[in-house]
Amino acid sequence: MIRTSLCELLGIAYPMFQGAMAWISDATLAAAVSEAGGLGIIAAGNAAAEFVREQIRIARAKTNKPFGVNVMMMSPYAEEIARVTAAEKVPVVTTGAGNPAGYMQAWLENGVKVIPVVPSTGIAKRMERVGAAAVIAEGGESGGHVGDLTTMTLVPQVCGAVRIPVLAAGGIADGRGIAAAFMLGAVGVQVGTRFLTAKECGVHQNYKNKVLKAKDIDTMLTGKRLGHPVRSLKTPFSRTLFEKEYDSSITNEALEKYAEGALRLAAVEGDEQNGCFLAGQAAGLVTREQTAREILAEMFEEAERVLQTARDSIQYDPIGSNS
Ligand code: TUI
Repeated sequence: MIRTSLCELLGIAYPMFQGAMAWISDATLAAAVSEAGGLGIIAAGNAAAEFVREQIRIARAKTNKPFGVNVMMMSPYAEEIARVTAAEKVPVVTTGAGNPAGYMQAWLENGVKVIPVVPSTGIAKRMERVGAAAVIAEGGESGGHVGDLTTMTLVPQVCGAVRIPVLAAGGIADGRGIAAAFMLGAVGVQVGTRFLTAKECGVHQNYKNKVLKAKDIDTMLTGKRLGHPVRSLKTPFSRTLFEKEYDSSITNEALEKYAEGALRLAAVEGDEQNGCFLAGQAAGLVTREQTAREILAEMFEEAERVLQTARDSIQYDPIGSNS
């Protein structure tokens, strides 16, 4: 069984986080992943602090294993949620879409391990300096708000830039992705898109069906004009938003207004016309609904096979350095 320093650091069986998904990864999914041996993560997204506190308590009722809460820094409630997660002493906080430095002291004083998502080496180093326990290097293959670099280029550069453990995220949805992440220097992975079709994931069935149907080229980026590019499935909504971004007669405020509420419409209502279905490029690798336990076991079994095959083929490669 694959174990790494991340398992010891957090007390988990598999070195995998379930990526936070706003409106989607609640206490039920997070507890299922944690019970199965990964680290489940409750997404705070744009939710109010009291909702997040309730989710933390539900997760605690469902599992004694460690879990995490993701604080989305662009949320108007980020500060309150930071206070709640510190007061509740959640085992792990991950952060995304901004700089969490202002809240680090409160978390660290309460024994919370803080593991920020970083899109660059500069931000990774800054997070190490302010006390992050590890960082998640997330490439632009992932769903939702993305940085510029790919997982393939970002992960080794972040591994070279910091001494704390590095997890890889973006484009990882099977055992081959896990094996590749280890080759790049990561000691763990964060997986979002594959958990969209987990049996314990409460997202609308239309959302699951769209992910199951998606092929390699079925995601796109919107929001570049607003300074926060977002990857989602190609739908009438995302194509229209993309066109509006190129229309200079439309103001930024009008664009924001158009996009407002679209995540909820997709996740909760399954609205295929007006919803924004966030998903990563690895959606093309997601072909069936499984329990969280099945997903973790299958991905790590495959990773072990892939790592073994790679080792064997290198050993017998006549031009390889081992021959
Ligand atoms: O945060 C994500 N993915 C997200 S957040 C989200 S909710 C949302 N909805 C609509 C528009 C925007 C967001 C959906 N998906 N991934 C982690 C991530 N963090 N990607 C990039 C970053 C990031 C960017 C800048 C992290 C730090 C950062 O720092 C900037 C600074 O000022 O230091």
